Amino acid sequence: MKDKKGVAKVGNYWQQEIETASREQITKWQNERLVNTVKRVYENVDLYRRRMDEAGVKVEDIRSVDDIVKLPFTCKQDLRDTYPYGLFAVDLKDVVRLHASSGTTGKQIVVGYTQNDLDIWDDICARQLVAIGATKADKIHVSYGYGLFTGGLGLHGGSQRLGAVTIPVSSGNTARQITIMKDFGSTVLCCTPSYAMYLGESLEQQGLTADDISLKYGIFGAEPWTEEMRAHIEKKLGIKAFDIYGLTEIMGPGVAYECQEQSGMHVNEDHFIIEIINPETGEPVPDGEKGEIVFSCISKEAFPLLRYRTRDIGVITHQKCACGRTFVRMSKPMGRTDDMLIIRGVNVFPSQIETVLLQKGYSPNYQIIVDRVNNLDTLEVQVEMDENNFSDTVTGISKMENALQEAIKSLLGVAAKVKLVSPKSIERSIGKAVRIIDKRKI
Ligand code: DLL
Repeated sequence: MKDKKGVAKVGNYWQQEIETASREQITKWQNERLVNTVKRVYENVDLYRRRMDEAGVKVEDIRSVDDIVKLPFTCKQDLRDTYPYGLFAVDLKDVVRLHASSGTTGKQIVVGYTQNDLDIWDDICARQLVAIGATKADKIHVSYGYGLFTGGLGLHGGSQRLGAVTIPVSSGNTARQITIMKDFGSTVLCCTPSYAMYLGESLEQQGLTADDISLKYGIFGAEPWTEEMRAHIEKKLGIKAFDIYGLTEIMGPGVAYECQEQSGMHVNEDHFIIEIINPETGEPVPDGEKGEIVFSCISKEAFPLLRYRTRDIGVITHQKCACGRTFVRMSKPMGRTDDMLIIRGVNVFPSQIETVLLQKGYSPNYQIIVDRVNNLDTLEVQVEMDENNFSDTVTGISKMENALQEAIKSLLGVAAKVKLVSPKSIERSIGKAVRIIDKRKI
């Protein structure tokens, strides 16, 4: 069996004085940074100025974290309405990077970073790497997608900040991933949990075992995964697997990170304030009670969202963690308050698929079937033909299916199988239409 002596215990901090700061100190940072951010967004972002004026909240009314509840919420729709740069709080000349993620319909949502924002992002990703036991001596294999998605460049930045050997493989081409892993001696794998499962299976198919590679740890996130998946990945790849949470709107990966206690993810509270609210009433709920996760960015310059409703459901605890970190811990997301699906790490809204169908002249009678086959998510869209879009020949139907497949791929960035079905064959609903059948067990 592979030598696992490198697995570190309590006490692995990247920025110990911050990660183990007292509650008083954390609150002091949060008070100062929140007050500054509110002032900045009021001065620089129309939407905040308008919303605060409408709510009768003045900049001076926000003096501490306790006052955060006075601020209006923000949501994904606000990013759409101000597309692409309307929520930026700095001049574009100070922005050095853009990232993007799926919006609810056609357009992506766009976020920006100053150099200082990127430096902070690198640090919080380095905190995660060090927390799991990685050191400068590690070879960090990043198989999250590089590009507008935050996963690849986020972990990449953390790995470089740590000073480890960074291997920017990006996603796809599984055979090549395994060759690189073997030949380069990768010790830490960063990718989605479903891709880690797939890599495990592929390793086996190539007649290899965990002993043929040098992996010790994995950092997996960007989509929901269970403890059963964790156990499965750990066995197949011979590693210890850790969870990482984040979202494009707030920063990308590293908003919260798992330590070796593996009992929730520590939220980087020196940069983000987490609240849990009742999604119906918007009222805060206490520690230990399930609700919608809301984040405020308090140190970001370019894109500081305040009270952003993530639509993720979770719980938090302020109880002391045995690792010594004092940051509040959040649970794994336990679902969403909207209908967003995550397919192979890509966020997909049914409304985006509907947009494509309508653009192509189809009626919105469709159903989305999601499944997991050989550890990879599959997406099938069944669409009814109608009098405007009809064929009774196999060639005719498959031509129409291919055209829709291409349109979906180009808008969503994820491959879907389209199946045209006979008119009126999808069951009509007397209430909400049943658009999604998710057969995955997660
Ligand atoms: O997924 C950022 C990321 C990249 C996180 C790499 C971790 C690793 P988005 O594409 O904007 O950003 O998707 C954000 O993904 O609101 C959650 O619903 C879901 N999500 C992210 N991390 C986890 C996780 C990135 N660890 C959305 N467990 C979020 C469950 C997660 N769901």
